Amino acid sequence: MKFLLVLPLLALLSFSPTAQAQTGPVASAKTANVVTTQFKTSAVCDMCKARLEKSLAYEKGVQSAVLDVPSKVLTVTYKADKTTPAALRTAVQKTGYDADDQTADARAYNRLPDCCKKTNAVH
Ligand SMILES: [Cu+2]
Repeated sequence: MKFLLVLPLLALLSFSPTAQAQTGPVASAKTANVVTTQFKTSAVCDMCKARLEKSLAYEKGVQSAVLDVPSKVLTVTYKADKTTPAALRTAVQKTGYDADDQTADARAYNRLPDCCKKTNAVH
């Protein structure tokens, strides 16, 4: 009778280390896919920073997007199997900013407030 009670317990104990071993390799495979890239943008102020970072955060595969205003450099961390640098550059353009040698989408750029136009110096 006691043996019957112990048996399911043993099964449970021997199962749990297996479950943990399975989550390990899966987690590291995901992080191996994460890469970082940088784009030179035409952003000029903190409003641009907030706008670009929010816009990129909604892009598929993006884990983080940080704009350094003084250098205008946008640093994007993303999953390489979900998106590409070209798609991310397009997202920057559609937000109204240049991305490297690609010019901003005209309609999005025209919607930006005057203080965010690229004719302004960084402020
Ligand atoms: Cu701005």
